[in-house]
Amino acid sequence: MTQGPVLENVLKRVKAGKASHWVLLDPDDFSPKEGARIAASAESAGVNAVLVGGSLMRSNNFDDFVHGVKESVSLPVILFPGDATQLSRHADAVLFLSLVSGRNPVNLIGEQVKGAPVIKEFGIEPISTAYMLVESGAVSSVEFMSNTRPLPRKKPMIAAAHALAAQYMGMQMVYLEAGSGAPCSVPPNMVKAVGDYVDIPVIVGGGIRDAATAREKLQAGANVIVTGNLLLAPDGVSKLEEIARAVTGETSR
Ligand code: 1GP
Repeated sequence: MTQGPVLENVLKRVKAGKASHWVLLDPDDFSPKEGARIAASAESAGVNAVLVGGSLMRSNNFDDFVHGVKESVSLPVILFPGDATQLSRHADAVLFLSLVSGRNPVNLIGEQVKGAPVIKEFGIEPISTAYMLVESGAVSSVEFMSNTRPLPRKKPMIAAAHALAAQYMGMQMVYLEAGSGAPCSVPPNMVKAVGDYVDIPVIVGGGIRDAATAREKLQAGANVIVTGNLLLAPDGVSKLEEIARAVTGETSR
């Protein structure tokens, strides 16, 4: 698998022992104008990349949204698509996700076959990513929409085995996902088991709402922290600043 500039930068930070914080914007939650404004505040807060995507996508302005975000930041804009319709030529890269925790062929290979030619035409960088959904105390949108079961949260070695299999299949990153707004984030012992088992970067997201929780994931071995939902709170941007400060001042494995 080739390595483009966005992944190269992630790997460089990992090699230097630097943790990263990515912010996720869902076009269903904000207008393109708001999205662009929030992305700019996130950049000032110190985040390292902006993800755009969502599970449902009711809005029909995905492309405008990505364009607006791209114009307002100098950070990499990375697509985090819920399906093959969530692609835009304005992004720098796309997490080419395969929902390896599930056994639904649509999310393992089906949407990927639809999306691959579009990604090639758009010339955006695909980053092959093992997407692993973890039980979080509530049914997540990903679980419901994909019709798959999450990994049991008390079985870290099952998660580690999935991550290692994905690495052996050539995937370039692992994303441990508790689901947006999850009551419980991914347990640190699972992050540790996965981080100890694989050599590829480990991204952790879902239900991370404060600096202490973000730090706990990094200390367990996460390389990248993703936050999304907290931006919907009235004090969202200041919370984001607090987490960005904690994450970028923290080392990673
Ligand atoms: C969801 O991991 C991301 O896909 C972020 O989760 O919205 O809970 O921060 P939150």
